[in-house]
Amino acid sequence: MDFVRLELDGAVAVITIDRPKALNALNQQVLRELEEAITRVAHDGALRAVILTGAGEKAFVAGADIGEMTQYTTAQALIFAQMGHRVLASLEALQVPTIAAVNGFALGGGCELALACDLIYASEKAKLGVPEVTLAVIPGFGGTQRLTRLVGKARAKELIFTGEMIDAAKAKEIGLVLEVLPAAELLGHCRKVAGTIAKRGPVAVSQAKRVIEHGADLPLKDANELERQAFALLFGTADQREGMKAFVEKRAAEFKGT
Ligand code: DAK
Repeated sequence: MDFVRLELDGAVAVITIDRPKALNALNQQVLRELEEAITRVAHDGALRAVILTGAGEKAFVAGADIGEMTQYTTAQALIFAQMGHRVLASLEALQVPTIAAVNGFALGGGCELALACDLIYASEKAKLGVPEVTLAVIPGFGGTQRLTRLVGKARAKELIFTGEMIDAAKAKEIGLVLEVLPAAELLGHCRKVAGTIAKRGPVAVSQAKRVIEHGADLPLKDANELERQAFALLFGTADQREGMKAFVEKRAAEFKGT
């Protein structure tokens, strides 16, 4: 892969979009390579969390590649949008938690990429936004929907209609990012959170993710039923036995993901 790096650090994978000369903008090749990295991660049963970040000092991802999009016909735009949706959906569908380490500009498709992750942390110098209307298009990788679900209709409309960027502090204030860290500490913080998650019961964590995600689109009654089913199911795992036994025996649990 030329523009995407996949590094394994114990139970944690770090995926880096590595095209700093174009501020890590997403062209078709980057999207294809990102899809390849996500597929590899999805098939690695030993992984417990994934961190996604951008190479260089300036950007997480400054959006879809504008140069490449300039000449798109409607049909090509549809293919590109389908590709983007497919990649982000595969990221969202990973069983393990995903963490966006937003180290700089996260604009347009870059902001949408972060929104497809479970947790978003940002560096103090990060700038986030969905400036598509400045190019006379709209967010095309799920941004109108995921941003709205995360920050609410009014804030999403404000960001999408104006196309203005916001700084990390404002992004935290509106609930778009969880925490703001000094640039030098961002990746370390994300690794620490990933490491904490990696110590927990893996099947429980992935079931919690599944119930939260699927439940969000269901009526409360059905979502609570989903929770009850998953809760009961976990009592059929070896890890549940180990977790509760370890508590009673006052020792650290050793989970195997079974
Ligand atoms: N695409 C391509 N190249 C980009 C880029 C981008 N999004 N962003 C930056 N670059 C390139 C610049 O062209 C420049 O390249 P060279 O001129 O050096 O060759 C290099 O990165 C450095 O950028 P700047 O020189 O501009 O750096 P500055 O610090 O001055 O400014 C900036 C940084 C982030 C404020 C500025 O680069 C900027 O405004 N970039 C564009 C940000 C943006 O508008 N992003 C949203 C893109 S639109 C759809 C599917 C998806 C989408 C839409 C439709 N369907 C098909 C339905 C998604 C759309 C988007 O994401």
